[in-house]
Amino acid sequence: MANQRSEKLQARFGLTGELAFESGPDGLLEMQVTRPEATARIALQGAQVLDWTPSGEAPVIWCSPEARYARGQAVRGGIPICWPWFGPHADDPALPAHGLARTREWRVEATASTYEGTQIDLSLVLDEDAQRQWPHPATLSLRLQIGRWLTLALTTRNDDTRPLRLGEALHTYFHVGDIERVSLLGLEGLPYIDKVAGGERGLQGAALSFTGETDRIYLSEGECQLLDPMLARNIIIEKRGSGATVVWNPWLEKSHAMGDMADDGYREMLCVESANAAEAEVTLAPGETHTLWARYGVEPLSG
Ligand code: TA6
Repeated sequence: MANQRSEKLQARFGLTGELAFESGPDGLLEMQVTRPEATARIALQGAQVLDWTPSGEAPVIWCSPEARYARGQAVRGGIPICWPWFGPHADDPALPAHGLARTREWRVEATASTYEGTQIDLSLVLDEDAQRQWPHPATLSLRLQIGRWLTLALTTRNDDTRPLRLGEALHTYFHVGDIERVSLLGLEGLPYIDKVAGGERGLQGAALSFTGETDRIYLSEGECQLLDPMLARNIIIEKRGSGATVVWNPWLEKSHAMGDMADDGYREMLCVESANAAEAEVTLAPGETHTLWARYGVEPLSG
């Protein structure tokens, strides 16, 4: 069944030698991109990029080797899409954390081979179950561009006659050589909400380094750089249409408690998320469209 579906998708949207549809674990459909500049793997469930590796580089996106692949379950790693709320639902804790988009299968709308990379357009149709949980007519689409840069553009249109309050994030897990040796630049001097300290407010001093559990929402619209001396590279994290940057590492105890992450898995990842969360949520007027855009690239660390 899954094989038949992947064959149909291949016939309609496959790109010879560049984009292949495959049936992954638990019959979940995946796309494999192979280009001279990079390779990538994307799950149709959640429109989740699971891997992106520019040629000659170690993987830039981290996916837990212990990740579980099952229908309706979030995968630990890659780029989960949090939408239309970020974190726990504000009024109903029974609703899934980080919203409805990351555990549902998305539809392929179009694919193309361009000079900059492989372009993939996906959309999420809100089924009856999703509408029961979140009764707001809206259209959601994602454009991926996979090449030397990885670009994501997540677009929401409010199809309701009422304003729409939207929380969202590209919850990107970056692969690092050693969390205790990296530094994150671009958030200096900015205010943040510290979820580890129960929501206390703080002001960032110098560039961030990591010595323990970190879970912060920075009110930031700008670019970040993730300096990694062990992998001798700098990951560039650009964004637009995003008022918050979330920085998360669960550290040892929480990694240990998570069934889909090795105890020391926290050492090789850092989430830097382009988001609209907390007071940076966005409100869309009826008919209005909003795009959350992010672009990742790698440059060698000089000196
Ligand atoms: O973005 C940080 C965060 O909201 C953390 O609070 C943390 O729990 C994480 O996301 C992972 O959430 P998940 O639901 O994927 O386990």
